[in-house]
Amino acid sequence: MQDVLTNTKKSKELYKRACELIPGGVNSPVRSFKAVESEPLFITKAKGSYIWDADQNKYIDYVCSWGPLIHGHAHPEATEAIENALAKGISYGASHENEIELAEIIIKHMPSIERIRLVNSGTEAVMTALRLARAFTKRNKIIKFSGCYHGHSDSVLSNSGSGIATLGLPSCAGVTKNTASETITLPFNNFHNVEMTISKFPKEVAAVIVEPVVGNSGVIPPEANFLKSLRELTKKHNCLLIFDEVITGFRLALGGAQNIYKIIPDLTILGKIIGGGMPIGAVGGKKEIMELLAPLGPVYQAGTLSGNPISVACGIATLNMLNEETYTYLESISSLLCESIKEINEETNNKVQINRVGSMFTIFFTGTRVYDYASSKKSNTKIFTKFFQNMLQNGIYLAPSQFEANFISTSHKEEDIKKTLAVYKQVISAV
Ligand code: KE4
Repeated sequence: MQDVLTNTKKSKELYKRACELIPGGVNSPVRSFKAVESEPLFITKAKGSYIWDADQNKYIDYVCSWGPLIHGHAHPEATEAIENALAKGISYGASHENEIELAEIIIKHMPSIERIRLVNSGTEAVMTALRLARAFTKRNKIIKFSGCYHGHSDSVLSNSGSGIATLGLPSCAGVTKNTASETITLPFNNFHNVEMTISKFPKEVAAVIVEPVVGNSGVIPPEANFLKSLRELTKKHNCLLIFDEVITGFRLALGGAQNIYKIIPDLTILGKIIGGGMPIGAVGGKKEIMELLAPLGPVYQAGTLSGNPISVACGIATLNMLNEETYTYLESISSLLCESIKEINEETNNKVQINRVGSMFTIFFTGTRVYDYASSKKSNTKIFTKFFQNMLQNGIYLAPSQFEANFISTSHKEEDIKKTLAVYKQVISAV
């Protein structure tokens, strides 16, 4: 196969220029390929399960814009919805009917949400949810889990996953000690620890925020009853349970992880898929909590482009294409890939774990089970780097970090899986 990493002359030129103007040459750190000792590719086109870089190299894409593109790149129904919306204007800064339609679709599939507010990113939605939790409970402390990532607002940057884990940042500069002191970070899947901690701070914890299936340490499923126990514990202590479903919302089911694990959180964070690749976020939940938001209540939150007509139109088209068959297909194509990888691992007797929930998966280079951030960090990131580079050189574009999820879309076909497995077999024995 063409060695794409050497034939990336145009990307290298563009990267050099970008670095003169943009910190690290990127507008989001995980795209920098820094963790995999490579320079980022500059993408020029994307369609279905494929992306092309500035040197016309073609890849099978398992990043899918970090999750939003459940139907693959530039699905005609999504692009048509955008074009139709565009013909009616770009932004009104005023209410429009499609905001109601998107809210109706989300609430239909996520009955825990009685009221929903659209924003422009997952970060904004998390920031708003924490503000609401503190206002509703009149408490300050937040419990989060190491390796989970909830966007880059100050309260949730300690011991985070995704880019913080990828770049090995101990914590984030610029977050005040005061702010950091209000956030308690505990190991995921360790309920006893949460129970002990909450009882140590009676009436001080406003909320527990969790990725119900972690994507940002690499994929880590909840152990049996972990989420149910968190629900019971938070109820007992009158603090809120916040499900960050930015990744899992409409990824794992029509609705989210809350439908699969049958948990009713007090607040839910959404993003990614509900915008179909356009900028969006949402916070939703119980009416009595959500109606604290201005203009009804004292919790202020706003956004110039919140509910933007183009994002909303793309989100409606994306969600309207989802049905039970979507998830049946995603389960079959994802299990074909991941079960076949497991078979190859057994044949080649290598130290690789693969965690998968639905159409999100991570290949960890470690001999031990990955059930929390500490165990995911035991992965050999040097081998992962060689693996990533070799897969890329052979046209397979995986998330450029051991601590991220890879995604499969309905546009990934069996031939893509077969090619990926052939490359995997060749590469895994080499690394
Ligand atoms: P945004 O602000 O990036 O829209 O959403 C933040 C966020 C919140 N919650 C979860 C569970 C998330 O995964 C994210 C963002 N995910 C990362 C990748 N895992 C986005 C990619 C990036 O940072 O460039």
